[in-house]
Amino acid sequence: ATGDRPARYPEAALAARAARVLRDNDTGAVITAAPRLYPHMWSWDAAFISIGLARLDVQRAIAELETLFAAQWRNGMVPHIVFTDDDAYFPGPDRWGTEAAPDGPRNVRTSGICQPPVHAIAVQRVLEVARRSSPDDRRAAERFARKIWPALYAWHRWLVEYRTPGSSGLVAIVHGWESGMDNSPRWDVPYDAVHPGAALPPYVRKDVRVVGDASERPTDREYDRYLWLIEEMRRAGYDQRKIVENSSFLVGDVFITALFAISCDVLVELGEEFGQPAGELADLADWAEKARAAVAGSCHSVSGMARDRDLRTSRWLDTQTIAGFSPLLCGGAPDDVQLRLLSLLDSERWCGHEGLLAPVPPSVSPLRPGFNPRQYWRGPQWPVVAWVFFWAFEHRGWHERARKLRDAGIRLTEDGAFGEYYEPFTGKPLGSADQSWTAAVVLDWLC
Ligand code: 9YW
Repeated sequence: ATGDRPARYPEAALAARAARVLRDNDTGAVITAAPRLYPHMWSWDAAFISIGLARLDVQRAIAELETLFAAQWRNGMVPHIVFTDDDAYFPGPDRWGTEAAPDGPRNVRTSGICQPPVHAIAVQRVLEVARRSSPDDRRAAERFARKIWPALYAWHRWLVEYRTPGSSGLVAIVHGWESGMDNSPRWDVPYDAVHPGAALPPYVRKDVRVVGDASERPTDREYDRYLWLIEEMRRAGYDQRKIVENSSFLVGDVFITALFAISCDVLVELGEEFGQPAGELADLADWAEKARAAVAGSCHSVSGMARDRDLRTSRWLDTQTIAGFSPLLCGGAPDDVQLRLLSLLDSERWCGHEGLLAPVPPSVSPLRPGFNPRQYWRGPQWPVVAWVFFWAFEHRGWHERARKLRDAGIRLTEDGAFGEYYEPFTGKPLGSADQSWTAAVVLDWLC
């Protein structure tokens, strides 16, 4: 072990610690994304958290997803943050000002954007775990899956109706936060075209106070842009059509598009089982097919890597990041492209890099100029992203690959810190400690 990694927990002790993290982050109402840095419920975090929770308490896992979906907007959007009363995070509900949004929920305060659609995957995973757990859990999870299905369908429908503009077929985001990979170099070019106006209300960041080393977080320049986009949305009254038409940032996100495709597949599987309307099942199958085609259509002709598309300039974004492997999540690209991507993933440019503590794909290739091993989505490894690939590989029947990724994920996290992200060479946990989704995916791997 390096100096940064004092402990190495055996699996049973690691699972016990992970369970403890989830219990400690439980306010009684929600499990916060992290104890101090993120004292609210985040949309895709809640999905992964419920997957881990199912291993501890199926009813609690269901409650978490119910809480998230109780905040679903009337137009179908699942908001990226559901706020608790804690005011330690910025931007909080006042800055978002979504009360003014005609489609917002009534009894709860939320942000005004979304995050990746992984919720159907969570519902299915919770159901699988519940079926092996007890007859009561099975009944509760089946009741829940049946009840939440229409809300999941409405969420997917929203992404198609409002967020699939133009002809690329990619699901579009209007803020880097929607991607879940906030400051990834994927968004550098589109953010360069965001010019914060003089009317940007002043603000004070709180994240840099919690994470002692500010260089592990996005920069102030980036934050100005994040907040300017919120300002634009407020001014548009959170009218989705206006936002998609006018916001200074509109990007087809290939990673979200791949997740959307597989979540549609899962929703079809659940819908068939629970007798949901045939027309809606047909919609989902159609959306999945189109999303897959969009992901395949984005692949670079030489590298095979999938690309985001700046929908304001109609240009492909060639920055190579973990999102380039999106076709491995959802399939649909020609076999030779997938094989190229698999060998790239195994190569020294990614998981095969000899300096890595564990062969978990970093957010950016360590051989790419601009790779920063400590800064957020610009280099570190994120266990939750490894879990997404693990799940997809299992789903595709690539069991050996899935097992290797799981082992690598455990190797990375067996220090028991449950870091938000990790320095790939030393394995030092960075950002927040006791991050809920890290604990949750480790629990899923271990149980
Ligand atoms: C922020 C909660 C969230 C994740 C995002 C991640 C980060 C929040 O934390 O964003 O303020 O920076 O980028 O994917 O959902 O864990």
